[in-house]
Amino acid sequence: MASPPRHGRSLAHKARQRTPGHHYNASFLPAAERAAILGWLGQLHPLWEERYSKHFPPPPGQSQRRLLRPVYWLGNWQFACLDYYRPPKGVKNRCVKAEPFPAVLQRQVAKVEELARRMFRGPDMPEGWHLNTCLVNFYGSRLEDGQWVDTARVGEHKDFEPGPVASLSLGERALIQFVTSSRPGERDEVVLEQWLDDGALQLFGGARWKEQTFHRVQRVDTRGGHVMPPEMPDFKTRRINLTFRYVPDVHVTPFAQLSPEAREDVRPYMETLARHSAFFRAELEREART
Ligand SMILES: O=C(O)CCC(=O)C(=O)O
Repeated sequence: MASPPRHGRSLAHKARQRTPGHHYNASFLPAAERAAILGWLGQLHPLWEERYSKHFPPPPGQSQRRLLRPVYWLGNWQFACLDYYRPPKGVKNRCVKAEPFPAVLQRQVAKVEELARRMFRGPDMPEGWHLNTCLVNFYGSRLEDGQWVDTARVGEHKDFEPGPVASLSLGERALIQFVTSSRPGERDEVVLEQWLDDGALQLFGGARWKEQTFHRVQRVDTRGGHVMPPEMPDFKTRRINLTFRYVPDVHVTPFAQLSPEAREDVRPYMETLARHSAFFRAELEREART
């Protein structure tokens, strides 16, 4: 007997085709893997970074500021004061070798890489692409002069690492928007928006989502009542997002091999991280020996 037509599948397929290069799966993360990631997050010590430093001071008209949220990086740490990874020119002294992914994240990365290799080809999938970088963003409220201030948002930006970018969301859902312009005075046109649920995967790549549009986190819900790890004295986390990216391995630099200026600027961060991490202690010791 012939099977009935599979309407569900073809509708899902059509939905995917409406936004080629952008994939969303609300139930990507199995419960046991989610629990393992939360366990790993519980023992993490995120870092508060300042945007600028002695050798990379604020441009005229701008002043020093702390980032809106604490962060953690795996694979390589792109310190804000080193101005992140910005090819083609900003590739040296930007990505400082950091801890490897824990096994539970490596398992998710293997699944995402397989999917990405099916979705992207040619110029959208650079030679050597693999997800070797992870930024862990904590969204919530920070303590400022005795008051809790909600800082759960991210302004328009692009992720400059080449090739597809994958993001895993945990906790409260967040509204991400892809917009065509963020020039002051110009109205942004929202070309895609998506609520990112607890346990969801978002994968995007190609010129449309990486080059022609900016993305931003417009708001993070409060309705779920999520309280996310780790406990921090000055930050209450209700959502965590992990973005996985690719930095060519030649641009990932051990601390000991950074320029003297970059080393001076990030040394205090390395020392803070080393308090809880054998990896960062070893990196500092290696530098002391050279
Ligand atoms: O939190 C998110 O969902 C997006 C984070 C983001 O845009 C980024 O890390 O570049």
